Amino acid sequence: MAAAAGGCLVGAGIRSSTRFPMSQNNLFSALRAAFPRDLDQTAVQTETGLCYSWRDLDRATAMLANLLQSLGLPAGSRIAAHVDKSVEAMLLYLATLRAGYVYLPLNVAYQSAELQYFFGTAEPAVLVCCPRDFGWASKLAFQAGTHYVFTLDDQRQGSLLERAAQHSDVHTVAARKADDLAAMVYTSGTTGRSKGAMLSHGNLLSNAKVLKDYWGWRTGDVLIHCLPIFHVHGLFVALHGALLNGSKMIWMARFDPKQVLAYLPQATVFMGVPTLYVRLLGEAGLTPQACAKMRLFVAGSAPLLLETFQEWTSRTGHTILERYGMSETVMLSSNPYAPDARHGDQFERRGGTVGFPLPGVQLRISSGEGKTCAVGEVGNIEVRGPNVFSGYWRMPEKTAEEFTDGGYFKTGDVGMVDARGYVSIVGRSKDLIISGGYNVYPAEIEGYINAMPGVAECALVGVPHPDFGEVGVAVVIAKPGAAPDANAIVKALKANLANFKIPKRCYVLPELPRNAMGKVQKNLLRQQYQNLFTA
Ligand code: MCA
Ligand code: AMP
Repeated sequence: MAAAAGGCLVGAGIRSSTRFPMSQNNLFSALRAAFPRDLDQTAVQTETGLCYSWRDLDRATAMLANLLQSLGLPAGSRIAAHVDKSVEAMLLYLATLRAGYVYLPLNVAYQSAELQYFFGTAEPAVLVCCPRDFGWASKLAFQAGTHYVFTLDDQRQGSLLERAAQHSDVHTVAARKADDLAAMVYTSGTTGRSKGAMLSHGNLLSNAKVLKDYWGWRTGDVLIHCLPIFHVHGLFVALHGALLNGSKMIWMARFDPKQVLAYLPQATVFMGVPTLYVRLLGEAGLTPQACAKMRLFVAGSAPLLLETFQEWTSRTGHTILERYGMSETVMLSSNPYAPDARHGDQFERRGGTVGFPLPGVQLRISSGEGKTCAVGEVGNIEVRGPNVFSGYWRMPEKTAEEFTDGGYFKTGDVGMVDARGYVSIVGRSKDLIISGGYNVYPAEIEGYINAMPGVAECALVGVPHPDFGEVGVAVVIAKPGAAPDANAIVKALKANLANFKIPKRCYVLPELPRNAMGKVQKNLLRQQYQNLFTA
């Protein structure tokens, strides 16, 4: 088991809870109920060799939940986490559920201007941040009305664990209703301002249960978890999948293709964004032998190129299962698991598609005028189901805009359904760049550049990139008489924005292409730069 160090909660020799009172509807209860009977089995093994048993997970989440509850926070309080990926960060998420509060994950790459906005709008009662960021992050949080700021690093140090170690490891899971909030996930907006998608215990649990069956999770499965835990893919899809199946996780703080290859022989399930598959394909060690024990490779969060899909099959003998989801809806559709080829081609995993709507999800292609498109016709993807969020945090008008009268959520994705029911995404009606699985909304970056001295206007477009799939290129127009410097613009952006949002190229040009109405023609810019990284 993990060695006791500093404020470490596990291995501290405290009596374990033997009794586990259930609380219906709290997602944590369902996850806890799936723990194996033998709590001393390994639940999480880190790449550095630490092992956490299921008992460790139970005790540590109890202690953290008791700490949170000892703070006397009002119901619905948000617990914000801006920390490096670690097992303890994952335990904080589970403890927040257990205590009945609302988890607010924040990408650790976010800079002060971004955090100031999140704190100002979400008003978290508690912030957990990295010790290195405590000075500035706690200042911002306190300004926004946060009462408690704890620290946590990726070496199990910090005030959070020190304080939690003083609490009991026996805890009764907080009773929650299915529609009570469990998490709030910020997703950027087309206007440049992020929106907090409110996800309930019911949204998350219903989706996790569906995926457990749909993807054939079984006894003995072992998941390689190498995705960040600030977003839906790593935090919900991967984590809930393993926990709800009582499956061991091989836990990696960051993605390293060589490390993944080294652990593949011990694993059965892998989940990644397309960039991870592209990088793994760059490794000579990726062979059918290395994948011999693997059962399932899942991809999502961004379009998986057909060539990546095909190359993966020829290199490994495994067919990637591509699925589609959003922060607002968790998972929406998936290619079939099809463990058995005898089902015929209706159950094959088809590259370039995102499969069928998941059980319980109603997905339709709308023409935009209230009409449903015919088979094979391209239109707007709209969805309804128990997984769909209740709305954006304190944005009732924005929420109303994004739902149809019939309660369908407008995804902003453009796609079609073929005669056999496979869904394909062919584009987006929202101005969004997905880079290495992270979303970049041009309006946000354009807002920053437009406010810089000497800049008249700018446009950010996404262009193909062999590693990240898509990256941003900025085109800047100078004010008369001014000469803004492209390098200085990028440097200034780096000071304010998360690294993945920084344009990979920036050009200062005399003018932007416009149509007769004077609207910037981003499609022409995309065309102009389409071979910048791929030629
Ligand atoms: C890092 N950089 C990036 C990205 N990541 N630039 C663009 N896009 C990115 N995604 C920057 C770095 O800051 C650095 O810049 C330079 O690119 C090279 O970094 P590198 O060392 O190669 O990056 P890395 O640290 O290896 O990270 C790449 C990564 C990471 C492993 C692909 O981006 C990642 O973990 N992506 C997964 C994101 C994810 O989990 N998405 C799921 C969202 P410089 O040299 O200037 O410092 S959930 C979702 O979308 C929905 C709901 C769903 O369907 O799942
Ligand atoms: P997010 O805002 O991070 O929740 O990202 C959601 C968006 O990611 C969706 O609206 C899609 O545009 C995109 N997305 C997720 N999965 C896929 C996929 N398999 N193929 C193409 N796009 C995807």
